[in-house]
Amino acid sequence: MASQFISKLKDLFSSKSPVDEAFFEDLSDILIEGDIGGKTAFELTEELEKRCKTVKPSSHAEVRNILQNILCESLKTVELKPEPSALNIYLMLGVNGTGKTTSAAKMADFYRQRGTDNIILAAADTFRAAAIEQLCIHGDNLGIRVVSHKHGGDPAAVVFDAADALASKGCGLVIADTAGRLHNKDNLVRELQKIDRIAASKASPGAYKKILVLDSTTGQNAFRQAEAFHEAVGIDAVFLSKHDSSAKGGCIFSVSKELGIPLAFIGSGETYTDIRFADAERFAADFFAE
Ligand SMILES: Nc1nc2c(ncn2[C@@H]2O[C@H](COP(=O)(O)OP(=O)(O)OP(=O)(O)O)[C@@H](O)[C@H]2O)c(=O)[nH]1
Ligand SMILES: [Mg+2]
Repeated sequence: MASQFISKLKDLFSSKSPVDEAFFEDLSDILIEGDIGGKTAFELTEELEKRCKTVKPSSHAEVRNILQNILCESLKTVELKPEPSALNIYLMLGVNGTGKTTSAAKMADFYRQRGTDNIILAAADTFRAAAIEQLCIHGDNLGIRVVSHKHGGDPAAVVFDAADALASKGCGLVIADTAGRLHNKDNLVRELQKIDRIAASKASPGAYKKILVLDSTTGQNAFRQAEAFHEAVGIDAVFLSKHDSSAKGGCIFSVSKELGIPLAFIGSGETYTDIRFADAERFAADFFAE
């Protein structure tokens, strides 16, 4: 549990124990409990040990600050901005229930508020019953057009039509919702690769982004999801949802460090405005917050 890991971290940094090998070992274990993953936790702790040898911190608080800096530096972030005069396609991906549909709606509103014209939501989750309706409700609430086909239809065709609807306007942004899928289901992965080919062929060069939605509460399994989706289609950025929970999303550090995928958005609630661009400094600070 996140809260347990936070209290262990707090105990370690408020202890009187010397900052020695045992301290770094304990720290590494605690970071693993915080979903950071063994390899990344080890590397971060090693880096901390190295810096402590040079800086010679005089207090545990100083050691903690150095660690916070290291975490901040290790996190790649990206501010995804649609190209103003291009046909942009952002494809939302992820396993079941991570927050793809909600995050797609949030992003549509987010970009519209920031001046992107011609935003279309594409209901490319044709698999789950009620998924189309769910996206249409968001579209109605926000006053944003939704392009959809029938339940059970070809999701790649939905993305194709949504892109065509924009092509007549010359530019804009399609945000495509997709069905939650397990990365080990071959047929669904092939379907995803087809959507990927269509989206890549319809978007302007450099304006197609694949955004993986990871749920903060998933723990280290989120890293395996990222690895599998990255292998299947290549991921450009992560949307970390449910950061309003007690989970800290520690998996993001290994996703960034080991897979090189940057964090784009933080979702922090169920309303449309609960979205922000990721900020490494704030994320690292929040990671320690109780
Ligand atoms: N607290 C919180 N809840 C969220 C957030 N994002 C999504 N949710 C909730 O998580 C649940 C699942 O969200 P969806 O957007 O339907 O997830 P999905 O990935 O589209 O799900 P499937 O289509 O079934 O794969 C819903 O109850 C959302 O309201 C968030 O940032 N914070
Ligand atoms: Mg959905």
